[in-house]
Amino acid sequence: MINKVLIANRGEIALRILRACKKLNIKTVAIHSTADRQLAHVRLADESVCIGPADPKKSYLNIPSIISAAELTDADAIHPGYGFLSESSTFAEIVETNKFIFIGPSSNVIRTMGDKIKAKQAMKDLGVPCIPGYDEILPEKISSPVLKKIQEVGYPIMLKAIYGGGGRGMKIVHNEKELQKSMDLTRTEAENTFGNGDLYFEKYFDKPRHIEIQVLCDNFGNAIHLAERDCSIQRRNQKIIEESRAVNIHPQLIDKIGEVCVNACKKLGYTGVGTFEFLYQDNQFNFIEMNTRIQVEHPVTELLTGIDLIAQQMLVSSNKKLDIEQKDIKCNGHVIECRINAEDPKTFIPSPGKINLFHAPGGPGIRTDTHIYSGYEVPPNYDSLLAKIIAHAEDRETAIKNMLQALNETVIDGINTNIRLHKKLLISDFFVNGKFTINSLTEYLNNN
Ligand code: MV4
Repeated sequence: MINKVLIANRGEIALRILRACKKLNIKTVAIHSTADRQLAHVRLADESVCIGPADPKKSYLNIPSIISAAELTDADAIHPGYGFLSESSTFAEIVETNKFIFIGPSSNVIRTMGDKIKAKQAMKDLGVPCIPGYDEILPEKISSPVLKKIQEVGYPIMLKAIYGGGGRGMKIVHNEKELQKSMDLTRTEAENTFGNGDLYFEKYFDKPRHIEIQVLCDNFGNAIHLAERDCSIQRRNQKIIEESRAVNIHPQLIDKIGEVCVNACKKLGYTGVGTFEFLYQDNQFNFIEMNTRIQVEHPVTELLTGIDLIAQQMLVSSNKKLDIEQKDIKCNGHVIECRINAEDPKTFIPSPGKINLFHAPGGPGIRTDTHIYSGYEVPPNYDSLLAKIIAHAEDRETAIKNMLQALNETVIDGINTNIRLHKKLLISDFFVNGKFTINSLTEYLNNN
């Protein structure tokens, strides 16, 4: 069993990882920036190491500092959380080379999934349904194979950067007149953002939902799926509400696509937790990308299934066999998660500052994952996620009702948050009736 874990993250997820370690009697090392000395997980960890200044490039993204801290404290594993270095194949490889356990899949699998053409090619080969398109690097100038593929799939198409993902490096093209200019623009943008301008394209889906499948795999070829999450309620690729089960998708259809994902994992030699992201439109799932990390919204699945995903990560990384089989997975009731961000309600600009008073909601089926407390000062250097409130109830209607109560109980004084927006969304027609796509939140904000 892993003896000591270095938590290479901050905020709510660092605290969540620490709790899972405590549960499994694993020793903990917190690494933190100078801005994060006051975080709860730093206080609660067995050891802590300050690895640099507030600027994440000099601390949470500073690979040599993190490896040094792991050596100094004699940790045997590193948990990357989400964001920061969690999907850096370079980091995972360095962790492996230095004989630490990277809590996640192998650096090779991470590298494959980071290259969106390679990921798509792998998925296609493994029978995962993918969006029709031009699945190799586009030439700089429009060529006849490019035009032929566009004829096949039809306009509009979406140009995508091979190292894009999370919504960056994409552009919709409506006709041939725009094509060359859009290719040039997207290529330049991708070069500037990812250091690589290579592009591919796909048929553009205009009204999809974002449905993702959670998987869990051990080092012995055992893999299971833990149903889906609907993450359609988002703005500029920032999810704000996630739920499971997904409204109006037959569970048997989920089981079918879940099985496809599990088989793909087995053939890929995937290990640890992972998420297959799909666009769902016209009763069809099409793969868009795979996340090789634990995700922000993992508590939705934890409450739905009763499985502690972070503990499972530690167990499979400790080379334990999965002790759960697919038939053991039971989905109970309905779960909704609201992400509470420190942001201006009109402009969505992050709103750091001092929290004078914090009061967390409670009651049956309410979970709050947060690192904040009364008197905590939100630093301006990191993302604006303050807390996740998760409501678990027997059905969707009750989960919505209980979430509204939880939001009414929540007090965060001193900074702006999106709590009021959540309250409005939870009573909106489109949300209540489950009639939404990835565009619905943006449309709602334009009209209200
Ligand atoms: C798409 C798409 C429509 N058609 N691909 C955005 C994030 C990245 N993972 C892929 N994304 C999209 N790919 C085709 N062929 C629309 C999106 C998209 C999106 C997807 C999921 C969740 C939110 C989104 C917001 C805008 C665009």
